[in-house]
Formats: sequence, C-alpha cells, structure tokens
Amino acid sequence: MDNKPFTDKVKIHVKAGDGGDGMNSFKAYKGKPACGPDGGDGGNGGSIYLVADENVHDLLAYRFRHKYFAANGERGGSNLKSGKSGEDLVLKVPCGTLVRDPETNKILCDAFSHGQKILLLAGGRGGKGNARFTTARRHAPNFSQKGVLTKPHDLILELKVVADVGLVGFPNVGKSTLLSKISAAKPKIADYHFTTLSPNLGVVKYYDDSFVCADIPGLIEGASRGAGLGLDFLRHIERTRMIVHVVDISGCEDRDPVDDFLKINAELAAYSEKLAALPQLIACNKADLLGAEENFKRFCKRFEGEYSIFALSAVKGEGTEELVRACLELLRTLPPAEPIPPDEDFLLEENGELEFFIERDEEGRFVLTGSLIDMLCRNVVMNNPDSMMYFERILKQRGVFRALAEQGCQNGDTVAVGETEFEFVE
Ligand SMILES: Nc1nc2c(ncn2[C@@H]2O[C@H](COP(=O)(O)OP(=O)(O)OP(=O)(O)O)[C@@H](O)[C@H]2O)c(=O)[nH]1
Ligand SMILES: [Mg+2]
Repeated sequence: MDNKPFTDKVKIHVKAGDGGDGMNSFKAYKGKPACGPDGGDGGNGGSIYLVADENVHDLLAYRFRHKYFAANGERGGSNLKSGKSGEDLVLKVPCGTLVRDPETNKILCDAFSHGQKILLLAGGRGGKGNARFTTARRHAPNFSQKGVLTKPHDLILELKVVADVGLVGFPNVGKSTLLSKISAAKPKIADYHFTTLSPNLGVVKYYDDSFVCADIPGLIEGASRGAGLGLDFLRHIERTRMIVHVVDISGCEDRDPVDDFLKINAELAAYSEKLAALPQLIACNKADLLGAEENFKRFCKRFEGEYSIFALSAVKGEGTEELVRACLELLRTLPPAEPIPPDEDFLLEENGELEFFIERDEEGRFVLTGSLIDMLCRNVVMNNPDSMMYFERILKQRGVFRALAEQGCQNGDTVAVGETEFEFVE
C-alpha cells in the first residue's frame, strides 16, 4: 500500500444546486382562461455532503477532478406540478479530513469518524409557485418566487489522519517494521532512508483491546523547517494521543541514540506545542544488534524516570508485546481523539434555510428544533469545551438566546437540543 502517489491536501471547487423557480400560471379551461392560480413550486437544488469513509485512504481522487456541482432544482410547472429536486452530491473522504477556507485557512469542518455525513453546502431552496400565494383576499396572485441561487466556493480538503499512537523517529530505525509486527498493516520495509513516503495506519489488537497506530516517514534534523520529507507528515501525528518514539539503539548508522532522541524531540517542539506535549514511550529498536546493550544502558541512565523505555527487536518480534501493553495502559489514561471544532459558521449559509423553532414540552423544557439546530448537532461535540463555545456563539449570533428570553425562558430553565440539555443563562 506504500509508495503510490499520496495526496493529502487538495483544493476543490464546489457549488450546491440552485433552487428552481416557482411557476406563475393559471388554470385554463376552454373558453374560460385564467380560472385559478396553479403554478407549482420549484425543486430544491442538490446539496453537497462530505462523508468520512474508512475505506478511502487519501484525497487522490480530488487531485484529478476538482470541480463538483450538485444539480439544480427544476422549475415548477403549471397544474401544481412541483419541479424535480436536484440530486445531492456525496464526496467520500478519508476519516480525519478537514475542510478549510482557502483564504483564511480557517477550519470549516472535520469529517472525523467513519460514516459521518456532513452537510457542506445546502442546495438553494426552490421558489414557491403562485398557487401558494393565494389568500382569502388574494384569489389570483400573479407572481411566483424565484429559486435561491447558490454561490460557488473554493475549499481546501486536508487529511489529518485519525490514530491513537504515532510512530516517530529517524529514517531506517524500524518504524514500519514495528507496525508490520504489531498490526496487520503491510508497509514497505527496506534498508534505506525514506522508505516510507506516506502515512500507514494499522490496527493493533491485543485480546479485546485495540488501538490505531500511524507510521509516518522518518524525520531528520530540520524536519520542522521542511528538511527531508519533514513538515508535511508531522501534521499526521498531531492528533494522535501519544507517541512511540523509535530509536535505533544499536547506533548501527554511526549515530548516537541519545542524540537522535533529543534531536527528534526538538523537531516536534519546533513544529507545534501540541506535538511536544504528547506523552511518549521510547522503543529502543534493533536491540538484537551488536553494541545495542551498551547503548541501552547509557540511554536508560540518561532518560530513566523521565520516560518509560522498552528494548525490542521489531524484526524478531521481541519486546513488542510489552510495548503494546504499555501503549494500551497509557491510552486508557488519555482523553479520546476528538474532531477539531470548526472556526467558522459557514455551512448552509446562503440558502436561507437556517431556521429554528422553540416549543415547550410537558416538562416545561424549551425544545429547540429546525435546520439551524440540526446543523449544530451535526457539527458540535457536546462534551468538548471548544466545540461548545462555538455552539453558544452561533446560538447567540442567530438570535436563539434572545428568542428564548422573549418566550419567557429564564435563568435556570432547561433548554433541550437534540439529545442533550443545558441550563439557560442570560
Ligand atoms: N537487526 C534489526 N534490523 C531491523 C530491526 N527493525 C528493523 N530493521 C531493519 O531496518 C531497516 C529499516 O526498517 P524500516 O522498518 O523500513 O525502517 P523505518 O523507520 O520505517 O524507515 P523509513 O520509512 O525510511 O523512515 C530494514 O532493513 C529492517 O529490516 C530490528 O529490530 N533489528
Ligand atoms: Mg518506514
């Protein structure tokens, strides 16, 4: 699966379908023209969805085709015939694909878990036909509504793989060999630098437990400034929960393992605070080779107490089980990986459909529903503080809090949103 072209960042051009126009027409019988309004509604334009799919591993498909237009809604017909709605477009992406605004680089959404479906751009609403505008006083409305026109957008899709554990280290230290031993993944392994050119994911199973492990290309000094294959791949371990730092303890390439370890850590720190803060276990690999024992002692002397250190031979599969167990133990103490909350409220913006409704239920709760609320429920992770801040900000911006207060909601009252509830605070 390795060494094929790997694309993890692309720019695409997308446009949801326009709404079809409503029809303006009147029933006509022989000799009796224009009896009553019978113009049908225009169809809604197709929407564009993003679906995270674990069977998709990169964004290659979007490099070859980058224009995606959902179909327009058809205009309404006479005889109350509604126009056909435009078909939706579903774009499949690997789990962990971020959508960014190319101008601001802000994150718009994160297609994080398998099967997650995100509404990227809603189709324009179809216009109402003139039959809809009939009232007690207006029997012959001679007008209909236009469909809503949507705007095209450029978007960046950027893959940031979702894994629990990231393997980092210099080239050729045996990261891919380790992954191949502890999981069913079959990464390319060879005795030269930069064998791995793109991230490999493997599921590591241990009795009833499992975790996802990512093997990335080797790092070298200056990687955070772009040296080697550097920078680009560091992003793929940024959302792992912990790191297994692999060193070649035999020093068989005339390098010093203590030095190697410090250099890679300096690169991680230079790239981002988040990477530097991830908990690390150290895998001293190639322990089967000459000189390994001596180096291991020296290494432990230097880092014992600060880190958990494991001696192993990935090639022979020795010591790997202890490492896997230690990973599982550490993971149990760490928060789960989570989607990155969006920076901006962009979705559904222009089709005029972001609406909300407030109802009281028997228990006196204020229940929020409507497309705005649906959109938020789809994009917000309720127990994530950043995500909740976004949620609150949007409710405020969209006037939901004001509307709640107007409907008599007071401090301490319960507001229900989807499956969750919160307490109203003015
Ligand atoms: N003796 C010995 N050789 C090993 C061990 N683990 C890996 N190797 C060898 O080291 C070489 C490099 O292994 P890889 O797994 O490709 O190393 P890598 O860290 O993924 O390398 P890059 O992808 O280039 O960063 C191969 O020839 C492996 O057979 C080990 O425990 N002992
Ligand atoms: Mg490799």
